[in-house]
Amino acid sequence: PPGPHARLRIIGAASALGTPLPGTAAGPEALRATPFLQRLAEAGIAAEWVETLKPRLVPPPSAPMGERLAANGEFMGRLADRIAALEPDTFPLVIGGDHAIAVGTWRGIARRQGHAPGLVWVDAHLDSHTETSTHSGNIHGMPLASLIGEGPPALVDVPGPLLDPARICIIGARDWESEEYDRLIRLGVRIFDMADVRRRGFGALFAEALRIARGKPGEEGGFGVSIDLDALDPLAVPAVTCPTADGIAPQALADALLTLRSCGDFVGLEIVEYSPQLDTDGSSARWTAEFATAALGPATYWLRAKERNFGARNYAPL
Ligand code: 4U7
Ligand code: MN
Ligand code: MN
Ligand code: MN
Repeated sequence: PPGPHARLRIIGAASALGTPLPGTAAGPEALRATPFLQRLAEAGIAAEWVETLKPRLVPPPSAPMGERLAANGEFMGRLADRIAALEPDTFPLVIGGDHAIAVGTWRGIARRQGHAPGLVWVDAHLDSHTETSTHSGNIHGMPLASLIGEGPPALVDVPGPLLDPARICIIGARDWESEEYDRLIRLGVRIFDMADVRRRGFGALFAEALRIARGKPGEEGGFGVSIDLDALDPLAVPAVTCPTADGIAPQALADALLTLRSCGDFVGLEIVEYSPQLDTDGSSARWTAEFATAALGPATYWLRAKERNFGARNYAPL
């Protein structure tokens, strides 16, 4: 498996096909225009922004579900193809876009490896409706069910292995409908809601989520992390499509993500739902860069930071 210290390849997925709001389509290029790549470079991460994919079909949000599903299916197919075609010793970072892009990201990564990864899904929502259970009609509320094989053909028939529900863990949930909750419990997906985060602390839950995503000893495919920025508290990270009160403290997520630096079986990272028009002070973009840096920096970064600050002979061995 590539692991986070393989060469980093960033793919933008400039889609708002899953939501009624247009904001997330501008997300990847807006982030690219901030000091995002500089921040990664400062942390010792050499990244290449490979490409920003754009949907070919863009039906209006008022279009019938079938048309919007077809447009999403077309885009997810191309996103998955692009990811599956990445050179072997590279690590994909996919920047959304609304969360429907997860269908393309994770099926593409599964196809690239010939085996599905486990998945840690950091989100205020469960994203596990189907076209028949949805209340809102919004397709970004369906990607996780589709990745397990429950959903409309447009979202399920993307080439690549389906994910194993026993290796999926959601953290930060606080807003859902019973149909999607019941579906996930029936399938065996683990859900840590915000009450669990408050009781046990984000770091402890994240460590347990990694164990769930890795599966039983010897299971293949590694694991990935999908971050919906609406998991974070909207007072700190407001620039998202569905701000949801009482979320995760961004520093707690950044601290937990640091543990990924030493995981050789970490196979992909996705950050979605950034809506630049709402980022009036740039704080949501800054946190997004912090999350990527925390997760993907070299494991030796802190050692080298100490060298810079105190001189090479003055630090205790780690
Ligand atoms: B996101 C919702 F009704 N469940 O289906 C729905 F509350 O990717 C929200 O997590 C979906 O931002 C949120 O529309 C999708 C709603
Ligand atoms: Mn989501
Ligand atoms: Mn969400
Ligand atoms: Mn609803």
